[in-house]
Amino acid sequence: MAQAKIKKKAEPAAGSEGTTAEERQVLLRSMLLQRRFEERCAEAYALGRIGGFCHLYIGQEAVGAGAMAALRADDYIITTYRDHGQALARGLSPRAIMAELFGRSDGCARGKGGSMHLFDRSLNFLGGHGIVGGHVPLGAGVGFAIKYRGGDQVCLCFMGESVVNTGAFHEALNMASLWKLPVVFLIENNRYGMGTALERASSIHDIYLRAASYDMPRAYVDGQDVLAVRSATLEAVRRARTESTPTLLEVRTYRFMGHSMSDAVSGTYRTKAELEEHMKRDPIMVLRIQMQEAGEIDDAGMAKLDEDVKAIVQDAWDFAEASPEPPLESLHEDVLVETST
Ligand SMILES: Cc1ncc(C[n+]2csc(CCOP(=O)(O)OP(=O)(O)O)c2C)c(N)n1
Repeated sequence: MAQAKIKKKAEPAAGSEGTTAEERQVLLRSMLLQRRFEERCAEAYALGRIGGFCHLYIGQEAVGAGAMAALRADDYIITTYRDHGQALARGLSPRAIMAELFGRSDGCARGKGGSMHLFDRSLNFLGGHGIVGGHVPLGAGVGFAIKYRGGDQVCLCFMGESVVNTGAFHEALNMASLWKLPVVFLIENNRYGMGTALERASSIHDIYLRAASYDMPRAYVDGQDVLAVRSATLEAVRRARTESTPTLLEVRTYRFMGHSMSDAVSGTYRTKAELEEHMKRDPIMVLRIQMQEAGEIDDAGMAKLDEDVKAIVQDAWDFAEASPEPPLESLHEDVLVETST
């Protein structure tokens, strides 16, 4: 029985199937906004406007854009520290994100969370978590809460592939499967945990097979093809919503930058040639070519879109710079919730 659930092949690359031209425009715009936003973050980091840790999403934009497109407005999202692109794709305001990164009081976590802790309760975007694997049981807990309350929402829980070697991951997957929780565990397999290749750290290289231990439906998908990501996530979300069954979805992607802003872009753990090879499948280019071939966008249209998103990012930067730092007296506010009253 369990064997029948194993999908050894990726979900069929969707091509343009299942999306409208308008939806493809939205996905292209979302990915381009993420890219331009992250480029300016790199600049702001170099200028000292952003401090602390800062992990960029460049190269992985199709994952955030495609997966978010499969959700309803009342679904929940929980994620790791590599959260800027997903937050933008969910609809958090670029101004509030940039202000958060600048440590300003108009930030989405009032300037106290920073890059790794983006949060917006109104959009059910539940962070931004810094401990590798630490948020996965929280994702299962959100699924439990949905089920307990009798809702039909879904929790989408993003994580990197290194998470699969933590105990928290296994405990959470076991419970999610046992209790049939409406959670989609989405692994962004960008092949490296900091400087450690997946093959050096994991006994199983087809990450999605890990779900077999918990008799959980599983699939993998090309993470550079936003339409394929959307389609695979839609199937997993449908299973969670209508059958209250979790899925482990491995999305195969690649990060074009260093692990964080304090690391070199290629480093000693991967070759420049490998990086360049992967950059040939830039997710923005992949969709742009598909749309160009379908006559849905031309060079002028692309240039206009780029101008528009650059203006949004510049506005976010200006807003962040003008926002005040949180006052010293507010240091202990919003740190702990009073639960005893
Ligand atoms: C429990 C724990 N151990 C170590 C770290 C340090 N650390 C931060 S990111 C990272 C690698 C995580 O890689 P992966 O899960 O593949 O995600 P990616 O950074 O590639 O998105 C490590 C080891 C941490 N944050 N938490």
